[in-house]
Amino acid sequence: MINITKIHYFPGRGRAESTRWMLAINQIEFENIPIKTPEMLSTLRATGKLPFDQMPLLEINGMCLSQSSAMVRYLARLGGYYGDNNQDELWCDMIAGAVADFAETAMQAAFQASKTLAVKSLQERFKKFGPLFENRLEDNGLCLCTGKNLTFADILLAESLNSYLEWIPDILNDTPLLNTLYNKVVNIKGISLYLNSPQRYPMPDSNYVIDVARVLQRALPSHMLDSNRFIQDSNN
Ligand SMILES: N[C@@H](CCC(=O)N[C@@H](CS)C(=O)NCC(=O)O)C(=O)O
Repeated sequence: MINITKIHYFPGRGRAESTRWMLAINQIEFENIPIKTPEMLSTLRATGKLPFDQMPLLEINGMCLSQSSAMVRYLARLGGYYGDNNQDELWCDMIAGAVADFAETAMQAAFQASKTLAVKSLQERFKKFGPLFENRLEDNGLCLCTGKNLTFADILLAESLNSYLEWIPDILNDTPLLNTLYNKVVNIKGISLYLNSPQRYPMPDSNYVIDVARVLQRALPSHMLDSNRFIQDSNN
């Protein structure tokens, strides 16, 4: 029996997106299982498939994987995207950590009170990290994060830049190496097929913010109308 690879997550990119890019580079077909309601999340929880009771969940090769950073690394090992030696692995891990910090600002952008505030936060974050990533590419050479071959660090970096570019299209104007790396990655066959496929969710907007709050039964950001609409009233 062939196990279909599945990602269970809100109907959007969020913390599942880096795993989707890693599946794409490995050309592993997958199905998005969108969790759209609290009931769907309860049903998923009741299956016992969530090792730490959190999404995303990646079902692959008969396993249920939790923690997006572990999923990314599993897929990196599977496809040979973890560098060629210890030093590459170390750089991959360091860059993946820095990219996680950098990408968090992009993940929070749709939750901001206005586009102006979102763009401002992204510009500030890029001002800190952009030149450092650019220096790293220059130091390593070949427009790669580490070593002589593409690694998951390059994929994660390109994925985070993709989000920054959606908000600020000219953000890579002064970082030519980052721009080259980005274009190289998005034009790799598996990635480009994924980005142009129906599996790819659109840029997160207020609908995504509402989906997340509804599923988790959490408050919406305070600037949104009726921000407590998904909070259960304990008196009822
Ligand atoms: N470090 C984890 C974070 C997982 C996480 O925070 N998941 C959230 C949704 S994005 C969740 O399931 N929250 C519900 C809960 O923790 O009960 C990862 O990257 O996979």
